[in-house]
Amino acid sequence: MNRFLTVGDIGDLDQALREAKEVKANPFKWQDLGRNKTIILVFFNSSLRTRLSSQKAAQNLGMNAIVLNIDKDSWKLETEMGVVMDGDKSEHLREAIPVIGSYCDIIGVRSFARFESREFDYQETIINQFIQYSGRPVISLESATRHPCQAFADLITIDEYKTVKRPKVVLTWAPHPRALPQAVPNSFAEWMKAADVDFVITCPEGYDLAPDIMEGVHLERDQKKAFEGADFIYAKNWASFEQYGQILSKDMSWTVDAEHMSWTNNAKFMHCLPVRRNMIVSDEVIDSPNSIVIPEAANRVVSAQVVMKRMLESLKK
Ligand code: AN0
Ligand code: CP
Repeated sequence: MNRFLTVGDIGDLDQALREAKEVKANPFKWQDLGRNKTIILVFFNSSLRTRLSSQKAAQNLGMNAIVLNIDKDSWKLETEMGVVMDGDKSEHLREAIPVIGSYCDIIGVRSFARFESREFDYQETIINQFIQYSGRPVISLESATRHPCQAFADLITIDEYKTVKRPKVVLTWAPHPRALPQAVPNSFAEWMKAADVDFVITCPEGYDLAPDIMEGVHLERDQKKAFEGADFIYAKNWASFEQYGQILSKDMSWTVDAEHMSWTNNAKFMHCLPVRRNMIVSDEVIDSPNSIVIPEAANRVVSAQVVMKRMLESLKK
């Protein structure tokens, strides 16, 4: 495995889930695999879970992890090609990426959507430059349009908590004061489409995800109808794709509260975190026994470790 960006990069999902179970049951079994190997985790944006779970996953594999916070620890980086660098950016990505690559064996990158241009974001301009210029396997730690480590952890969590073979999984939009990327819902949808689940998206008008993500998805505009019979409710805010990066609604009737959960089949509540309480989800729901947000976050170590393990195995070949 030399990149981890979309669901296609993981291959067969049942095999990936079996590997996740093995890694979770015996996290230190592959300590030799990472000996004398280094991963550099590059962050253009804030993080709690991704940073810590990636470091822990690397440690479990016996690998060294170095974290670099761009803008805070390093020079401000120019990302546009062909510009006269007379502003506040001291270094270009074109040099920084191969330099980072020369110090490590694997690179992880977090670089959120900027919402300046849909083309720039959806072409995955930044992470593709890391793939092109680093000479190293690259893991997305949330790129402009995808968050695969999160979606893989979500799939592992659903597999652990499901009580029927083919659960009904509902992705619901919920209100938020700021414009958030589509990376988490895009990846969640992409992974759920590939998994053996009954997958439904519910969101207000204007919040449909990109056409290739929506393709083949059961879209139910009526949130109550969508929730009926659900085994898992996955809440998330995202900004509009159509009116790119805009906030079109802050309708608090979409906030997942106890009444919403009463429409479901005693569903488990999921969210990638960080979550705004009483915007996305009420205190009552996130504090209820049906909330599995903490084990979901814990599985971020497992998903990251499976991906790093596969990359290390490929490097050995
Ligand atoms: C980010 C997002 O919605 O993409 C990160 C989520 C993992 N969330 C925020 O910026 C609040
Ligand atoms: N879920 C997630 O990726 O969290 P962080 O932004 O804290 O890493």
